[in-house]
Amino acid sequence: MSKNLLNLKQSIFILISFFVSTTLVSQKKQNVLFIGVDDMRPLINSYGYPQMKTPNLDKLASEGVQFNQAYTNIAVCGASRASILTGVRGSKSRFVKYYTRADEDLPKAITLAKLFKQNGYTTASIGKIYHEWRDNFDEWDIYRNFREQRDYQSKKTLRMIEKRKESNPNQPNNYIGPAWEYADVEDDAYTDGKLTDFAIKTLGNFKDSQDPFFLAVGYVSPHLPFIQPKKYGEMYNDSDLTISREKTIPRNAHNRAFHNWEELRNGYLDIPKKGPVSLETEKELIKSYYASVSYLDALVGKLIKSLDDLGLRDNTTIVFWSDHGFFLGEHGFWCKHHTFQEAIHVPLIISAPNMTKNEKTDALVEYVDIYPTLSELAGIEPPDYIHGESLVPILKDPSQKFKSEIYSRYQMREVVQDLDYSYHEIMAYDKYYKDRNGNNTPSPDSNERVVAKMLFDMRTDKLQSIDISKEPRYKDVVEKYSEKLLDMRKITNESIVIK
Ligand SMILES: [Ca+2]
Repeated sequence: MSKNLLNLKQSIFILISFFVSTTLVSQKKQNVLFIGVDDMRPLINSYGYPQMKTPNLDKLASEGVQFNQAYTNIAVCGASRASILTGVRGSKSRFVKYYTRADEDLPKAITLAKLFKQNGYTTASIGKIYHEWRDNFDEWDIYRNFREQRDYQSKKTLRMIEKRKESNPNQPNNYIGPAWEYADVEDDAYTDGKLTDFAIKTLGNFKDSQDPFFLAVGYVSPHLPFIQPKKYGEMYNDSDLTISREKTIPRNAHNRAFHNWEELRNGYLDIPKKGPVSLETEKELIKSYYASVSYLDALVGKLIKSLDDLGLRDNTTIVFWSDHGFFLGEHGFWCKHHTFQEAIHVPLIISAPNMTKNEKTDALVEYVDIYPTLSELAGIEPPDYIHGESLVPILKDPSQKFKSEIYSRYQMREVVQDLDYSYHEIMAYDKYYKDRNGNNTPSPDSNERVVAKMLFDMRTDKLQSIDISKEPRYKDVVEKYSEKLLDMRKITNESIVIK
């Protein structure tokens, strides 16, 4: 064989090999690392909070698109998670409570994990993804619970709880402890540290598998109690803390705007049963929340580093979300369960192969949009009944306009918000049924009426401190946004037919 012919044959062979290998690469389905966190408002350095020590989330944001104006559709845990995982909005009777189960409220839904499983993916749920562990349990190939929120580690705390139990063994809630602690332990001592290690091990197993994966990792930080190794508390001083100056419901607002944050009052020691917390407690709560965010940040960093080290990053989409926001003393409120900004505004970062990197967008987006986004990125057709819209156009061009407004809710509270106004209505219903926990939930066929309205100018009053809904000059604005809420109510209250 002549040398030229040999070279030609070799060249053809190299060309074919290259063609085959690139085709295989492009055919390899994209993995998903779905990172959910609990009760986290977007208190991340890259979101414009210079006091926050969040180097890993900042890095993730620089490796993808950070959504500055992302909103949860429901400001409570189980309901929000059910909505995110089904791509369907909540209504007066669907996705209502913290213990909502998607498989009860929307039994035949093709959830996000189910959709990926049906398309050849290995699905794994590690930590708290749905609120109830049984919810849609069959859709996971791999399942590990890791969801102990009251996972106290400090000896002082444990002694305190024990003493309280001994002093009165019959008192209700004798397991409750302080709202914060800083234990002298390593990162892997708490639930979130342990689940990170397990998720890293799981990623290692996925590396050699031929199947693509949908790995959902659900952290309990920064949910109450704010517990973490003590080095994270040492990252913050009093001068770093943002203390709200608004300690009451908005001026001119209906008294139904009030929120009594029972979750903190009734669930933790040394929190008053009535009235505000002391300034000292306020500072401790805010500082330990920041510390919890920094602890979470370190763990997420460790998880993503392992994805990088395993060489999986180029073919994996990472999405970072939290189920809803959290009040840190604004309006004198704590926890969530409201339609004010602190409860509904949430972080969202998406880092996807071949999409924009290191960009921030002010496009208004909702968590219901996560479902169709991940479907489109993976080239899977989503079901036709879902309410969200794919964010892929924004991942390609973060300057794109998207939705004209967002909608969120918590039980009888509903809100429609854009960059100009935030308009809220509080509803009353005439028919209820008892849910599985014996609590009242509005019946799907109940009638409803508006009992209170609030309007805030988001250009001049971002803190939502003055309700302007009753001012005559805003009559048309109130009517316009009320109409929007009414239209959305019609859509969400319509029953969803799944074939
Ligand atoms: Ca939550």
